[in-house]
Amino acid sequence: MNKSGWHKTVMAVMLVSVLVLICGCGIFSGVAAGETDAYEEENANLVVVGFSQIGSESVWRTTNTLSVQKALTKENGYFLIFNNARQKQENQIKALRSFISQRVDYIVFSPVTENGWDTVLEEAREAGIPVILMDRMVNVEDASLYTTWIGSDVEEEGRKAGRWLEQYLRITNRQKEDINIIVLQGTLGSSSQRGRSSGFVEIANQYTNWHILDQRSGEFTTAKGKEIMEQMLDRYADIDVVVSQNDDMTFGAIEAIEESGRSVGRNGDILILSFDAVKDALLLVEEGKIAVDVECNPEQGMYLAEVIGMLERGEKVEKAYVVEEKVFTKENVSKYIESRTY
Ligand code: GYE
Repeated sequence: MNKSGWHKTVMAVMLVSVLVLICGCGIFSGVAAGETDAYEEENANLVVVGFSQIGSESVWRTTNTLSVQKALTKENGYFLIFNNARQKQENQIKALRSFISQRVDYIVFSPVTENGWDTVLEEAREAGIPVILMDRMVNVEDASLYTTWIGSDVEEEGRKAGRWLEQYLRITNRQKEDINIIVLQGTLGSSSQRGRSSGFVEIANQYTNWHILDQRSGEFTTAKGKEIMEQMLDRYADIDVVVSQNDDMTFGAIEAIEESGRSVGRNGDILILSFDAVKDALLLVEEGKIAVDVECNPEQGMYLAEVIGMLERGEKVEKAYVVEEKVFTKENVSKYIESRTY
C-alpha cells in the first residue's frame, strides 16, 4: 500500500469509529430517554410531599415516621421526600426551603419547637405550597400560614395525668399529705412539653399540698432522662411523684431510681406518671412500675393521607384534627398490650 492509500484507510477507519460512536450514543441516549420518559410518566401523577421530621429521639417518633412512610407510598399515589432534622430547627428550616425550591405539592412538618417559623412559612405561601403541621404546633401571628394541623391534645394529656393523681390520692386517703413532685420535661419550647406542663400544673394548682419541687428537661430521651433523674435524686431526699413527659425518659428515670436503692410503684417510694404508652411502657404499667401512662397516638400517617386526599379533591379541610387517646393503668392495660405494634 502506498502512502496515500494508507492515509485513506486510516481516515476511513476513523470515520467509521466516529459514526459508530455517534450511533452508539444515539442508541444509548434513545434508551435512556425512553427510560426517563417512562419514569417521568410513572411519577407524573404522584402527589409530591416533602416531610421534615424532628429526629428520632423516641420510640414514639420512629413510629410516627414509619406511619407516614407507610401511608404515603407510591402505590397510594405519593412521592415522599423525607428529611430527618436531628432535633435542630435550622435543619428543619433548610429542609422546608429545599422543598420549596423543588416545588413539592405539599409540605408536612412536625416543628421541633413552637417559635420562629413565620418567615419560612411565608416563603411557602408565596410559592403556593400548602403546609400541613403534624404532631407539634407552631406559634405564628397569622394562622393562615398553615393549612391544617393533625395531632394530640397535649394539654388535655397533662390534665389527664393530674386527674389520675387527684383520684388516686383520694382513694388512698392521702389528700392531706404533702406530695412532692418532680417534672421531667420534654424538649423545652416544644408544644408537647408546654402543653403537658400547663395541663398538669392546672390540676396541681388546685391543691396547696402538691409541691412541684423542680422541673428540668430530659429532652425526650432515655439517656438524658436518666441523667436528670439522678441529679434530682441527689438533690431531693423526699420525692413522691415523678411526672415524666414521655416513656423514653421514664425508662431512664426508673433505672436511676432503682439504682439509687429506691422503688417505684403504688407500694413503692415513687409514683411514675408517664406519657405516650408505647408497648414496653405498657408492660411496665402491667408490672406496676408505671402508675399511669397517658396515651399519645403516633400513628398519624393515615389521617395525613386522608387530609391530603381531601385537599387534592378541592374539599374544605378543618383547621385541626385531634386524634383519640386513652389512659392506661394496671386496671385496664392487659387487654391492650398484645395488639400494640410499637
Ligand atoms: O411524646 C415524644 C416525642 O411531640 C407528642 O415527641 C410528641 C412527643 C412524644 O419525642 O415521645
